[in-house]
Amino acid sequence: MANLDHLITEAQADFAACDTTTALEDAKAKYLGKTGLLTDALKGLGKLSAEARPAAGAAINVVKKGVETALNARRDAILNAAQAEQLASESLDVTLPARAQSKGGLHPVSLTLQRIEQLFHSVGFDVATGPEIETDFYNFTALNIPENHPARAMHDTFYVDDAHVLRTHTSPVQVHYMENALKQNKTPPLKIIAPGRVYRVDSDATHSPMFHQVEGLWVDKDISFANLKGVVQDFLQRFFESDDLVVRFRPSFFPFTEPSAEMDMSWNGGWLEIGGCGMVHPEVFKHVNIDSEQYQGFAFGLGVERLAMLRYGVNDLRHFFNNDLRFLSQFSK
Ligand code: 2U9
Repeated sequence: MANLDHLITEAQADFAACDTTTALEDAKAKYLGKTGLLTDALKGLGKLSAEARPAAGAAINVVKKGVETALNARRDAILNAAQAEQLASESLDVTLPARAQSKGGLHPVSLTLQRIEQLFHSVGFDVATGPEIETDFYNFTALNIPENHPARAMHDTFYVDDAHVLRTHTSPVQVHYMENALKQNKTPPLKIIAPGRVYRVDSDATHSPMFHQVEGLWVDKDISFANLKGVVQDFLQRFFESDDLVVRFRPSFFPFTEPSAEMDMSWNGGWLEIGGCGMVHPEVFKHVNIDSEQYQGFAFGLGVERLAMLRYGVNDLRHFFNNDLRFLSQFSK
């Protein structure tokens, strides 16, 4: 049988001339394909004598291995070259600075609520919360708001259905609180603030359909208007960091308090209305089974956005709800 050793060098030369794996596979066929030179040689073994066959077969296999080695080496070389070229064309500049991550912060109304809660907590008030969808009973009836009162009308209150409203004040929270206290045999003193979102059909530069209130309630045996004035004035002095801030009352009317008053605070040489207050109406105590002969209490309400506007010098309520980062980012530290 003819010596086939030269095929290795020939194959190496053929393979070296190939630049792509497709071309390489075509070149391979000449040696290792179905009718390739080495395949034919192997087929020819059958014609040899049984003695000559093993040595001839071994010789062909050595050549076949050599060709396969040359093929694999060239394939690796082609693939490596292609990868190197791709890497070079897709190179990333990892030194390019990333987009800066801006730090989030609390909304000015949240910051104000936190400050209010902290100040009242420091003088012994617990913070109570409740649902924003209320029944007619908790939002109106229990608070002595009569059937025909304008606050109950659709043009002032958002109705969820016939029996449920979006709460128009946080007062229902105090009603729930007093009811639950009694159920747990907890007797006054009851001393809480109720901060949270409330809803009214109202929208202009000074009114938003959703806003925040904080209401206070202190029930005990001998709580008076004098305690109310002390608590509110102390709170406002600390909130606005002004020791000479004073509070005055003007007689007013609310269904849930009697007597009732509007509260003003001194501000830049004049007076500024800041909320309402009064002694809890005996009818309200009756609804939660507190004996108004034995106990009395004061309640007050403050608008949180108003407190925030005054503290931060914001001139339009709507800034709080527009979600403009140029405004909001001024409040994050
Ligand atoms: C119970 C009994 C009485 C809470 C009160 C006011 C007066 C008041 C306003 C302030 C500014 C609402 O946000 S505002 O527009 N609030 O004038 N609120 S007395 O009286 C209560 C609360 C709960 C059980």
